[in-house]
Amino acid sequence: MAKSKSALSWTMCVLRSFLTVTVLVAQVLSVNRENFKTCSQSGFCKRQRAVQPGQSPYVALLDSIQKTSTSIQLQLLNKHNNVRFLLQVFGLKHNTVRVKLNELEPLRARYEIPVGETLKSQPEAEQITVQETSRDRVTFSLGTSKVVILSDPFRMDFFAGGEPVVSINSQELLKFEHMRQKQGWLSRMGSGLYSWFSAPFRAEQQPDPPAEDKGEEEKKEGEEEEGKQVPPEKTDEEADMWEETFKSFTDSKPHGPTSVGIDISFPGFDFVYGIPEHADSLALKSTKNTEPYRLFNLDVFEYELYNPMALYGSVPLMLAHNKKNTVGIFWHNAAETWIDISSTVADKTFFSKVADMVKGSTELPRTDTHWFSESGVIDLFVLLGSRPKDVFYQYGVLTGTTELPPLFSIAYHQCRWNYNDEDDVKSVAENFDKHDIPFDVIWLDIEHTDGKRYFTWAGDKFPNPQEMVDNLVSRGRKLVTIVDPHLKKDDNYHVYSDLKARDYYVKNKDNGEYEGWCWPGSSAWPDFFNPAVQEWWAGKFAYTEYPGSSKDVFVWNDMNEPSVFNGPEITFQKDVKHHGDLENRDVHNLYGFLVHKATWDGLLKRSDGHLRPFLLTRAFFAGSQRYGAVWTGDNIGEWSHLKAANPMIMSLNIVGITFSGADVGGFFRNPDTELVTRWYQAGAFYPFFRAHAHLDTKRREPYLLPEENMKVIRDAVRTRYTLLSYMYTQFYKSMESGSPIFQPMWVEFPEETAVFGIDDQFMLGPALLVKPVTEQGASTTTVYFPGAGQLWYDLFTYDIHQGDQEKSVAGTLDKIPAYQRGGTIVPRKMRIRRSSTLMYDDPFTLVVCLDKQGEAQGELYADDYHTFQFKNGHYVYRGFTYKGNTLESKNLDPKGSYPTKEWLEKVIIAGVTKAPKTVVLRSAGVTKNLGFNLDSAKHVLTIRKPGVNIAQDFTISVN
Ligand code: NBV
Repeated sequence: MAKSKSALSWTMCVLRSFLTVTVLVAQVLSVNRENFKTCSQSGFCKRQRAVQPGQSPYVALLDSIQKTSTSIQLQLLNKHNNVRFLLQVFGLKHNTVRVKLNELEPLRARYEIPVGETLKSQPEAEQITVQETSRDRVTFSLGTSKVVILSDPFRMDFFAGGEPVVSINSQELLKFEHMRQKQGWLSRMGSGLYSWFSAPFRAEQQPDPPAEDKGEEEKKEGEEEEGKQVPPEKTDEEADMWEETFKSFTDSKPHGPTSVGIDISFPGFDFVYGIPEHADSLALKSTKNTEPYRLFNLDVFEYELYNPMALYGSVPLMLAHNKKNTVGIFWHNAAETWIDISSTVADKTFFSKVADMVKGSTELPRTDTHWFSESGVIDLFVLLGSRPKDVFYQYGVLTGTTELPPLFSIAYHQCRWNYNDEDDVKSVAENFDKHDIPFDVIWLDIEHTDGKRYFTWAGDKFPNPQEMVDNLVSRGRKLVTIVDPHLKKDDNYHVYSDLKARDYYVKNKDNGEYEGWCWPGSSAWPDFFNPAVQEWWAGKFAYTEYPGSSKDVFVWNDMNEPSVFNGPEITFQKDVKHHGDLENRDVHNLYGFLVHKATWDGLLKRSDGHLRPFLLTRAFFAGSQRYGAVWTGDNIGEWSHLKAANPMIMSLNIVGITFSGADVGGFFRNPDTELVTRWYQAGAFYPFFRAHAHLDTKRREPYLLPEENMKVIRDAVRTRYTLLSYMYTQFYKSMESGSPIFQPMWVEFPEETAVFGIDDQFMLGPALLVKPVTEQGASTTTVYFPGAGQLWYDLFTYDIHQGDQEKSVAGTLDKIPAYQRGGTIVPRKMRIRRSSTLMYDDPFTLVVCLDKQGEAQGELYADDYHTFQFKNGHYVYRGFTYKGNTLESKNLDPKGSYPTKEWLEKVIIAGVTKAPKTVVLRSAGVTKNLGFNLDSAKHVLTIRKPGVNIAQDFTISVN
């Protein structure tokens, strides 16, 4: 009674604060919250969130342990209902541990995401060493990490380099809803009967529970013999376990309650990050007085900022970071998931069970998290770091990294819903040229099709797509067309009739064709969970199948959450069926991933694997990075959304989705010219740089803006083009390492606590710090320059700022606060062209910004910029160092060679105080004196025309 009262007042409190916030924001924001569930409107979320700490019925049966050289497995028992579970713990390569928990004998197989989807391949096993097996614990080590499994209640503690870093079920929130028969009339007699029937069967051939539990166990069995019932789980009586309604929708829940939840604590950590997609800060916030963070792919119209509501994509990866350690938790589950977060202190009580293993202080900050998913199994990967870049690598090994994109795709993209016809496309391109603004890609939204029938063209507006594309290509440009997964139910539409004839559509709960509403009206959806459907879809991108397409036409997958206008929460019913007897409930967050994957396969296939695909997706899941770019969906043309784009893109980047960006200008509404201008200045540093606008907005292509704004935008876009080689190099490095490109400050400065909460500035790769101006009317802004003794050079003027200070800097409309870190060398191309393709052979300028020791280093990766030949060694990877007054270029990778025509046109060295007497180039046995010029006011030395091929070794001595 007391509990339900407090639960009620808690619910009231949440409801009250929720209502207050809703009322406050309702006037300015227009997301319709009514359309989306709160936790209390979701049966499993409510049940899981209600679990109280410190009352765990789960005990690890250590007698059941089975060991191999790389794994341990044992049974867990829920003492309340005698249901048994199988716990499997695997040592994996790269300081990673996998923990799986499933029912020992589920009534129906629970869904596990197959290898090849999120997991790139079967994770490689690593040796573990069992150090101790006693009555209450098992301890093992994996390299320098240690893991303890405690028996009663079940708990796991992870130590990295001797420090406690992760603790599982230390709050005792584990709740695994076992599958059960719907009881019908039996339920009236209490669910204990079920346990009575099933207990002997379940207990068959299973080891005894540990001695200390035996009494209780025996007593229960005794009670049953006397016809008494095992006390049922309280939750067994809840009404929404077998059917649930939301608004006018009923979820039939044929398999009853299946949710899984557990707590994961991070002792020693104040900061946790990740679990996109949310329109929120980079550092995750306590959810004590809010909804939990939700991961459920949804199309949220005019999404609201700074709240934990679900958005288009989900990556269940969380990172915890402090000065000494960074660790990650990857929750490998594709069902709807919610995560609660709170911060507290890890003290003696918290560590009492593992006190012998905790050295030093036992008063540590602690972040507690609580994860729960509607179905599937508990399958989590503990990435034990210990540095940020180790965790990115560990996660990259599991789910893959972003494939190197073709160069054009990291240049500037011009999009709008819609470019109306071929003349419109032509005129946009001509106007960009007239105003000398580079651009690489123009995009066609849904109106380019024949009545929203994807893979077709609106014949009246686009009668000659091939000619239109040829025209673009003549200036090195490309086209992207949109291909959504909803297919118009029209028997005369070949894609749909083929889908229907092959029985490839998603089914409703009664096994008929699932029908929903989307852009084309009544629609069906391909069932991408069927591998044959993936192949079928991929085949639709063959040049012969998709008229008007060619190697220069690329693809945009939108609405793939999927968005269903008349569905609950604007998506599929949870009980719709997928191939393999799956319910959407089990796999929802994977649908968009599979659309993206199959489209990627199609683009790959159409060129026989020769040309690199480019495609953009709105919905995503862990692993989506392997198939290209993601954007943050339908943002709003308001200053607040410009600001929110920074943490959103950073959050995507730290979970592997490095190729990401936000609609420049904002999708909805009409931003004023100042905002558009500022957005271009920020967007010029997004890994994916595309302007986009809603159908109802005023045209806002840069050349339509007042001259002053147009020029500022042009400069911003040109700056991006000068940095393309640097960015391309970062993409290459990220493909190899899994590291982010658009990086939170703490990734580059992991020991500097002052930057852990910063998300309004970022590092683009290791060398550039950018602080986009996101305030209206600003003429200054504040930048935090990290690093004691670190120098920062203004990217445009080479003015120097000292590290380890917060400073007000100029931020007038024509100014982008962007800085090159002292000690770095950035390769740039300074010749302005119409598109990046026309820059392939252009010469480089190396910009050397010296640190306090007068040293610097940098890298350059180059190849043919569009094929997969780099996989056969056709690339160059150069390293540059400046030390002892000499710039040296060396080959960093002897496996690569490519006959590039790119050469070195100029070297700029910033931080030079004394004019040299001579500057001498030595390369391939040739010695040459070079012309130079020192700007003594700015301390910038410019060296002219080394003229050496960039793939060649050389030195330049400055004496
Ligand atoms: O296809 C139309 C739009 C598209 O422009 C936008 O980028 C997507 O996020 N699409 C959503 C559907 C309509 C949104 C109101």
